[in-house]
Amino acid sequence: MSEISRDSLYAEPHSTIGDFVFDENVANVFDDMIRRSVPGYGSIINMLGVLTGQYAQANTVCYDLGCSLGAGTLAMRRFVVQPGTRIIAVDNSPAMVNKCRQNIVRSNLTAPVEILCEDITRIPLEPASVVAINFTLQFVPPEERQGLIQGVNDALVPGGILVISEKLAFDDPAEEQAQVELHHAFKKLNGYSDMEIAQKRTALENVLIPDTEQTHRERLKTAGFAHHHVWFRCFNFASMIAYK
Ligand code: GEK
Repeated sequence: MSEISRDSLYAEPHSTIGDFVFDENVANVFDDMIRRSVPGYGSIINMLGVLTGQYAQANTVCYDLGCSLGAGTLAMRRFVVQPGTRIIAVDNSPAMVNKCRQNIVRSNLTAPVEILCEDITRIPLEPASVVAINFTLQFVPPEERQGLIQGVNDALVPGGILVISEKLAFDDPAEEQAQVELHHAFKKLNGYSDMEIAQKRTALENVLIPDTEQTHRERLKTAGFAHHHVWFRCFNFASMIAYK
């Protein structure tokens, strides 16, 4: 990544707060926003690279679905050495895709990368060995999530993996409240004010719809994954690996 601009999109009081959109304003500060908002983001990105090195197979595709600025794509690219393996990064925000293209061109890594400005629920997937859906399923309409995960399982070759990271909801209201409070304390520690946190929360309310861990587990099972487990968790954020 090149220059990192500080996220102050919700630092001033807004009279009305519209739904959060991945436009140019967000793309310009996204790297700072996600690092200060998602606990463990840097570790998850780095380990996505390591997992890609372990599971990528020759002559298959590694997908980064919901690639934003390409942090995951670059981590994958660092570790792809298998012959004939390509990375395909997909996002449906033109602002994100434009900046992602610049980040990929600037890097001096060599594994082939294709970047598509498409809806991840609408693209046919090629035979794949590693698929990453990093903090993106939560933005897909709930009724389309099973179909997407089913499509990923169908596209994976034997021995392939899906790495899926998400914000989680909890059935137990007391746990939900405690985890949200911990997450807000984390954001405050990273320099966001109470007002910024509250305004961003309102903006995301109808846009980011988290599932419970149980819902994720059932969806992966229904899609036919042989087994899966959580490999990272902090507050209401988790990342899972699902094995074909
Ligand atoms: C990272 N993975 O840095 N099709 C394609 N893209 C979509 C769709 C869709 N249906 N819905 C949302 N997006 C990245 C972070 S951010 C997470 C992912 C966050 C895209 C959207 O445009 C945005 O770029 C991304 O998913 C979600 O590891 O903002 O918390």
